[in-house]
Amino acid sequence: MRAALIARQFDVQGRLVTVEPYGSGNVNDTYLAIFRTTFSEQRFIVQRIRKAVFPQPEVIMQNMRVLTDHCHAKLEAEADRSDRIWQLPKIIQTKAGEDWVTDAQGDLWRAISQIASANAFDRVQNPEHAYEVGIVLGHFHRMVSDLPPERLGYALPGFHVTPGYLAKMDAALATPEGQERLEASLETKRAVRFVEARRERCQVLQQALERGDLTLRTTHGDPKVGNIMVDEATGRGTCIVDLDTVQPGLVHYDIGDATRSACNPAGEDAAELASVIFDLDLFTTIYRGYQSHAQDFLSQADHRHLFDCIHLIPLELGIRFLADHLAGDVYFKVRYPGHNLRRALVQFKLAESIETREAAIRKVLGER
Ligand code: GN1
Ligand code: MG
Repeated sequence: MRAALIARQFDVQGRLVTVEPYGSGNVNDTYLAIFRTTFSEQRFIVQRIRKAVFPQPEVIMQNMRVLTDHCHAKLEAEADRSDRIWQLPKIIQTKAGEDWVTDAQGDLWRAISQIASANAFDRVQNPEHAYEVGIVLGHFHRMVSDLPPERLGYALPGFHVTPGYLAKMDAALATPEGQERLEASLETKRAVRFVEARRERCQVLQQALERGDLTLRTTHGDPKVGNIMVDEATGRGTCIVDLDTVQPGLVHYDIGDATRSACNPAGEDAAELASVIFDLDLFTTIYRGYQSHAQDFLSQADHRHLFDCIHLIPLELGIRFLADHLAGDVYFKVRYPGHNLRRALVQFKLAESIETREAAIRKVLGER
């Protein structure tokens, strides 16, 4: 197996026991490798980066190097004053001292440390869990608030630039195959109409950035609940993983992504659309957790756009899933035909729920 051959190239002691598929990522191929010596064992993550999604995978690794050097130094310096043991994955180098391996097909593989004795959940478990998600994201944003975004490259150009995803949807609809998929079900037509009615609103963050109201910073890009590790023993958040999308962006992308994920107890793959809601209690706690770390660096203009991002990011993710469904499932991995359409409907339901609760959400945000 290719993953086993690759795993042996990293600088790890012992002999390979297994390499098994791992996790529930929608993009890359992830494996857990186990190596054993006579007296110990090491587990680590091996991943192949999908070229169809990341045109320049080396940029991910260059960013990860800059980010982890910055954060590990900071975490160690602050460790004695901290209320918990914060962790962040580390790049495991190859035996030749490189940060990644390129295989014969030209694919980039990398190895990173596994955060032990901690779990991540695909769905929010309870308000305490949502609170921890807020804490971990706030802590991450504070930790990178002095890492100039210019030091990072764009691993994923156009990531979270919502108008770009609308253009992708339009392009898919302009093809005969896209039209065929549109005509195939009433649900698809309804989904496209849902987006059409909100086309203008899709510009909101991009326009604020272009006006200079909002500024680029170092962002995580994908802080969904499944990427937040919670300590097995204490239940407290201790680590954010999946650093592939760390790049210059708006903190709003992260806030909207964390809230769309942690305030929807039914999850991204909800079995019943009717069960998808934006839960205000969960939102209140996640926001409290976030603020406890992030109060210092959010400007007034940032605050003014918080509701916008809470609404926009689920809408945007729905558009991304829908555009991929119309294009024939080329970006996100799917587990069954129509999976991307289904995922889109869940996010649209969530965006609708946010629209209904706008006044209450703004109240939690401290707006009048
Ligand atoms: C993808 O592969 P994964 O699960 O880390 C996607 C995110 C979406 C997420 C939805 C590079 O993340 O943007 O929010 O699916 N990552 C990329 O689950 O597009
Ligand atoms: Mg990701």
